[in-house]
Amino acid sequence: MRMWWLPSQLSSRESKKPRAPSEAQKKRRQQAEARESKLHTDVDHGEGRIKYVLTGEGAGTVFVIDEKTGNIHVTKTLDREEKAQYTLLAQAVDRASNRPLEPPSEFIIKVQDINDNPPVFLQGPYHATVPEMSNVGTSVIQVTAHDADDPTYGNSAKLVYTVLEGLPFFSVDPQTGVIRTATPNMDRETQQEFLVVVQAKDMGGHTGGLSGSTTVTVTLSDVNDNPPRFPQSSYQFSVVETAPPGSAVGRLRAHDPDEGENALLAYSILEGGDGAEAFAIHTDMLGQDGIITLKKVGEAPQKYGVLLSFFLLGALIWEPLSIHPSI
Ligand SMILES: [Ca+2]
Ligand SMILES: [Ca+2]
Ligand SMILES: [Ca+2]
Ligand SMILES: [Ca+2]
Repeated sequence: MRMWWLPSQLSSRESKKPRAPSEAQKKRRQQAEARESKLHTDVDHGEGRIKYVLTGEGAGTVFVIDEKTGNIHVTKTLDREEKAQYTLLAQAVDRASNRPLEPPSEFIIKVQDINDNPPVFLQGPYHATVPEMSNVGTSVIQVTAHDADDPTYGNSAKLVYTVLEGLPFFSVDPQTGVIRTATPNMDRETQQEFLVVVQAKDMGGHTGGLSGSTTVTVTLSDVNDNPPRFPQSSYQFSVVETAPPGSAVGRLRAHDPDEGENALLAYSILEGGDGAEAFAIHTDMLGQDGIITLKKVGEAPQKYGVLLSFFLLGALIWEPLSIHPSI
């Protein structure tokens, strides 16, 4: 038969960690230290012949018992995130003979959570890439903060995400931390990199909550949204009529502000112009310049009009251009 009187759930409020405690935190710690619980057995009639003995986790170090009264004191600051509960044994023994007066009784001290841990982004800083010109709401990356406090008690670990920097280009889902595009037609050729600062705040984002932040560097990847363009609307080259076939006549360079393959050019002469028979064009090794060469032996002084085109990723994008070779 159990004869201990025990609180149904003895609990100790977790104390603040030593790092830079505020006045309120110090007060809470003192409260925690002052908190005590009492053990009592029915065989104790107050004559002082009972001695209370405490054993188990933290007995004598974290928890001490007043052997006369059965009062249990917390002697140290407790950290729920370090140890959430202690299992102890209490027993009443006869002071004179040290004989137990009943079997030992087990009880558990639970450390109640307080909000003493800010959210931390363990994986940050983040880097992400999203195609330029993406639709609004396109998912970029998910950021996740960790809060060491008790997720099952109160709001100490209930996090809300907000964007501190990076508006209006990006938004963050308050609950999931998924970052999405928030502005249409973001153009890589205008700005390629964005710095987004995301904050996570506990206590459901309310005033007084603790917060942590991380950065996400978002790079816009290239989309082929620019056709190549000739900087001039027409070019003029001349070649002597005695020049042999294969002679270089001129060199052209169109401009494409895109990147990589999207800016790789291939030149060709459009059928139809009268220069198509007399001239050829080939693209240089770097995919930048078009080199016009003579295809057949020159005749009498003559003018030719040449139409050039670009082949770009299989699609024909062209800009008419006339070339007027002269003697
Ligand atoms: Ca917290
Ligand atoms: Ca805590
Ligand atoms: Ca392009
Ligand atoms: Ca582009």
